[in-house]
Amino acid sequence: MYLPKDASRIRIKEAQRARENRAEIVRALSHGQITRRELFKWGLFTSSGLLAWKNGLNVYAPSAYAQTVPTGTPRSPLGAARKFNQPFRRLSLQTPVKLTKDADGNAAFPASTAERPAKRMSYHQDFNDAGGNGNPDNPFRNPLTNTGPLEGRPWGEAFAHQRWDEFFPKAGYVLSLSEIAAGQSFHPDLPDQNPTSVWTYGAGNGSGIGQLPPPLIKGRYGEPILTRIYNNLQDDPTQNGGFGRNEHQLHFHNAHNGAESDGAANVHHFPGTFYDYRWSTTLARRDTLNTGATQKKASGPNGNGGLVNVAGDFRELQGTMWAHDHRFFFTAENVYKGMFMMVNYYSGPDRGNEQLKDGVNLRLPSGYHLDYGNLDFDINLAVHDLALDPSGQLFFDIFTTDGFLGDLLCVNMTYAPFMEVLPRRYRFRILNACMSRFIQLALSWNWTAVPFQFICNDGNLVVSPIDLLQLDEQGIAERYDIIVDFSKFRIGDRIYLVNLLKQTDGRKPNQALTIREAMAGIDSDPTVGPLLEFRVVGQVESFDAPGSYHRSTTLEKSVVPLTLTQQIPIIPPVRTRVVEFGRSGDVTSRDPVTGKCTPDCPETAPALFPWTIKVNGEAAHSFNANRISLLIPKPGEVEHWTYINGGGGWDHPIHLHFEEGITMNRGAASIPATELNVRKDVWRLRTSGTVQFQIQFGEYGGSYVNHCHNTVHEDVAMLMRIQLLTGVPGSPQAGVTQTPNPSREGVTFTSPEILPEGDPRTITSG
Ligand SMILES: [Cu+2]
Repeated sequence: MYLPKDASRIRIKEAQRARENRAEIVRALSHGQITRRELFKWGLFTSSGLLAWKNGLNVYAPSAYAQTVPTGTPRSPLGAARKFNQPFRRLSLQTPVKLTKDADGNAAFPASTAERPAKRMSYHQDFNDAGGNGNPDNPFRNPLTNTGPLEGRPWGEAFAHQRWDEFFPKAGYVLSLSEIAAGQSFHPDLPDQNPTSVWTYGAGNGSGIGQLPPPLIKGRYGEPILTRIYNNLQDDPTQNGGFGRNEHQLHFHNAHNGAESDGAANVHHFPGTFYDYRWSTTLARRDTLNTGATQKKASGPNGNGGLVNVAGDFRELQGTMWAHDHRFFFTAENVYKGMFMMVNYYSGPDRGNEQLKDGVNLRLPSGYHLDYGNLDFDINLAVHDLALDPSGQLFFDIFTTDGFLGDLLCVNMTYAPFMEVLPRRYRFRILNACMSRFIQLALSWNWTAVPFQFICNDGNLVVSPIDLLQLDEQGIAERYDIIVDFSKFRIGDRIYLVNLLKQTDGRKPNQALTIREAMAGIDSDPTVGPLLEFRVVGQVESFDAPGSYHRSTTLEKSVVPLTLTQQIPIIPPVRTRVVEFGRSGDVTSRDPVTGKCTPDCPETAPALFPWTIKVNGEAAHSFNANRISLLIPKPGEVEHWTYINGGGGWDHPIHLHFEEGITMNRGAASIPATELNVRKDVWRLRTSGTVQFQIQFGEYGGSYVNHCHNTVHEDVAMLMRIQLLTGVPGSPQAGVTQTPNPSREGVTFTSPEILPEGDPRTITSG
């Protein structure tokens, strides 16, 4: 649409004013100066509890915004910042410390760290045993607030680390969730972010130490990890730069961990406390397959050229994963704010060493200076869309329920960097870390597509590499690993990673453009186009061995074998389930008497939640942490699940915690080779689409979740609880987990309700 210059300027001004007005309301709400009730009275909330569709308030009102971008606000001010004039930044690689078993069976950190040992049971138990809040001298109290326990993990056996001695942690990490340290930005020519604008992690126990880019952790099978996360944000929840909640649970997506370490069991913790997550590196099916750990492919690197065998099914090995905040009802704001990291798991076959020959190692492009986990030619790319306010600070609109879109597509929270590459093969681990934005990536050279190979979906190796010219759509939280061969290019050539997918609404993408169209860019979605520039050069410094150099003249030894793993067969299931994700819009997560959600949701959340889930055709529900929607009665039973998208006006990337499913079909619709029989943990449903997969649970029990990973949908409140029973008599996970209810004073428990349609023990037929 053509608009005279003045009109366009007026509209942008109007949009800006609307944003300021909304921000003012949010501030007043969060400071308790006004209430939702008053907003209703003034006619500023609609009946569904959304901010009224009024000029002067609604930044999405089309009349006000025809000429702006998907954020619904004026474009992020770029100032002098230009694309491809800042170098690529790797995720901040973390260094582990060695843990040892002390006389009490605890995992002791080195004395130099001054950390207390990690224990099977939470320190919350010690706090209770020492008299709780009633004892003013309780040595286990939160040192910042002097109320409640110092560890956020709930007390009692149900939240003790499962199989502690069997997976005793050997590698330790101490990280602090913290305000960002001074002097950091998304681009050298963009303003430094204020301490309250970005919340991310820094090494050690400290505050004001958050580092960009966010962390990368390298794990390996056979070496369980203990990750201690301090919440060192300010205790005052209004010190949040306008969005984000200073309460945290860290979900490790999608590692095979006990529920107490899954970070999504309604176990958020508060400023001043820590939470010990034990990342067990358990290989799935260890209780039923290869129990003697005799198969060489089921293994992890020993650090010295050899392997440590582990029990379990090598076809379940995982590689590219990530971890992110999962505070229910606030996940979108928090992850957007920088509360995420990536985690690579290394195994015998997927070693991260391209030269070591032992008949097990696939020798995928990576490097060779280190025994395992070389990153020289194996690079994590976390793609994340951001928006900035007029002063250049990170901006988020907390009133949206369809989804929030940024207009700057960043890689590792870096705007449009360039990366120097050698003319050889590279592996890229691409994560969609956006809130609501789907992406679709290709590589462009001279505006034509560069072929590449697809090797992993959601961290799971595909049976054989798949040749592609562009990736499929990639929903939020999906991970695609690809191999790009730059050897056909000459020194000086430039190749671009390009986003082809236009999206102007939080509900779903519009359509993919051609490479030529995308490279030219479009006004209606500034994220379409190149986001990363590869410059082919003759020499690069090693990341794994700084100070040494790789040269283009060195003979490359990496390989991409024709077979990467073996197929797990689809078999007749013990039972089937159907889960429908939709927009019922007439249910609430709030208690009708108290008006409160479980756990508490923001004042700004709608009265009726738009996004809902139905199990086996029964009633629609939005999230309540005290309600179990699906119950898995015992491990080992093969089930076939069908996910249905209840509408055509939107799409949802649906994430199942803890286990991967083998994708069987998309109903009558076509299914790409990158999905057919491929293991995944996030499925885009497609508009009005269905997807069916095979799933089998095992090894751990407790409370997990299944939800939409458009985190805005998730927060209002397309999420449900899953209960896994271990079937081990006497184990705390043999029965249903009591719901923990975290508070600053400590955790209390309630008895959950169970939806009958989700509990096979109560279903008599079918
Ligand atoms: Cu969704």
